[in-house]
Amino acid sequence: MNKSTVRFFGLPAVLALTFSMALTISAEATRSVGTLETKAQHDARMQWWRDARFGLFIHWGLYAIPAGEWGGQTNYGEWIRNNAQIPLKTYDKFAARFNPVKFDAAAWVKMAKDAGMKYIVITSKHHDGFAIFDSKVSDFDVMATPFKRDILKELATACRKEGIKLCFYHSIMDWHHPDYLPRRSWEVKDRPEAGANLERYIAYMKAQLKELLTDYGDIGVLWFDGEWENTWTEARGRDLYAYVRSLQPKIIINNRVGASRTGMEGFSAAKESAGDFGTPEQTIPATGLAGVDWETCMTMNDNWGYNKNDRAWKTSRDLIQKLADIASKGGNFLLNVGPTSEGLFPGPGVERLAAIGRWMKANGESIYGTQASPFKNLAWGRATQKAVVGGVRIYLHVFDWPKDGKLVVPGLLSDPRRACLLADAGKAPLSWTRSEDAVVLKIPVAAPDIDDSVVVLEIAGRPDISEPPVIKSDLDIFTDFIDVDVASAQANVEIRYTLDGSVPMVGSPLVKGPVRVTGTTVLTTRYLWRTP
Ligand code: FHN
Repeated sequence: MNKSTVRFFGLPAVLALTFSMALTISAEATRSVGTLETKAQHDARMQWWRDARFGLFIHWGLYAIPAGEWGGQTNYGEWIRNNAQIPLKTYDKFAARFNPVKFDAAAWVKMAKDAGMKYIVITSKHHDGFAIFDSKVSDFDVMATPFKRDILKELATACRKEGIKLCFYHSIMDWHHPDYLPRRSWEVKDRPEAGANLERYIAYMKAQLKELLTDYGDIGVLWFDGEWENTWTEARGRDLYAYVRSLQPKIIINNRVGASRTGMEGFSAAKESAGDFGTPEQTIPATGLAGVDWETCMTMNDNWGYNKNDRAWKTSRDLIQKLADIASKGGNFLLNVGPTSEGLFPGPGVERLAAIGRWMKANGESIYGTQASPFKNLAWGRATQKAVVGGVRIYLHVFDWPKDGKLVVPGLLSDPRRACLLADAGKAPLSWTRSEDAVVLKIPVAAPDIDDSVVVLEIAGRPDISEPPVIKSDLDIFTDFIDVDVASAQANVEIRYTLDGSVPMVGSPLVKGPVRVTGTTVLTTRYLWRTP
């Protein structure tokens, strides 16, 4: 006789039906604008970037000379010319002082590589219009300084030698070129808009991009920025996207090439918008978006460009956990340094890169080439996963190491084939037991890593993760009654519910269809799973 047993487990999902506005959340996915590219071709072009997961952002230019200080104020960054309202002629004088004699491209690339980073995005030109490369179409470039060395050429050589992808940040907005519009409002008198011709500026910008995409080898990413002013449009962005791809067809371009980005969350509103990935800035999305590529860019302190007084450095623990958090949502992490006017990374930045590198040396496998977590959330940390032969490897990133020697993994219905500590060279197996819908791993009392200890689970096939029943309610404001739909993607389950906030048990009412609620209440649902 088929013996069926009812296992008491499941996850309560709670919806407080109170008088509050219904929530509607939507975020359109962004994809690259049509360049007649098939999905397979797009995926092939994105693959190295998706596998990389971690890159270095570098903001470097004339603004490193004032280093955040002007007129007695010390809180400026790379926006100093605009925010301190420095007249063009005064700002241009910094060019005569730009001489970063301690710049060493090989040292920079080694620090990035040792930190576990796979690509470098450096400002070829920021909003101030100054080019840190030898541009034949501008005299506002590094060759007009005492330094007279093509910084990007030296960086390209060092990156090629170390197998690091070189990428360029290029600002569409330009506070220096006479044809860029609009002008800064505070300087319209000194620099009237009369005679300016935006089309001429765009031709100039394309000419510099042609130099960058012709003279420096294969470039991984063109990271546009400064696209938010009213003269830039999605149509211009599509044209620029196609132009850049015509010069280097395999290049990847961010969504700031167009004009569809919705603020600092970084995703594009339009379904088919220009750009290959979203660019959340100084923020990590609450969840990733299935099928959408995105990269969080973030400073290590409070400034992108060097500010000698900025001591608000994030801890290496925080940065390591941010890297794991971002990867657990399927995103990339672009972490910034702002070098000094001498050409050095600030000391605290060097220390943090080294600390992250030590962690990545032991745990990089749990970041590179991984996909988003199979779990909705884990109280003690995050998870990433990677397809392996015959199944999936789940990497549990434990930020808060349990003191009782037990790591509870809720909702994992698949039995792990194997478990071990990633940092354990011998990969000694960890034992585990099952408790309701959770796998309970027996772990050492001491955490292998104080910031993020990684436990690896080998799962055959696709992991079977239990998700709480979904309570669907478009509105939660009602008068007489409301009928609430309850569903579960889990097979072999029956859903039971209560209306008094208690956890449903075997004898609780069964969900047989919409649940009728006739007053302010708490609907709690739970499923009970039956072994076939
Ligand atoms: O204005 C820039 C800023 O200077 C910096 O380059 C950041 C980095 O992504 N982007 C813009 C602000 O959103």
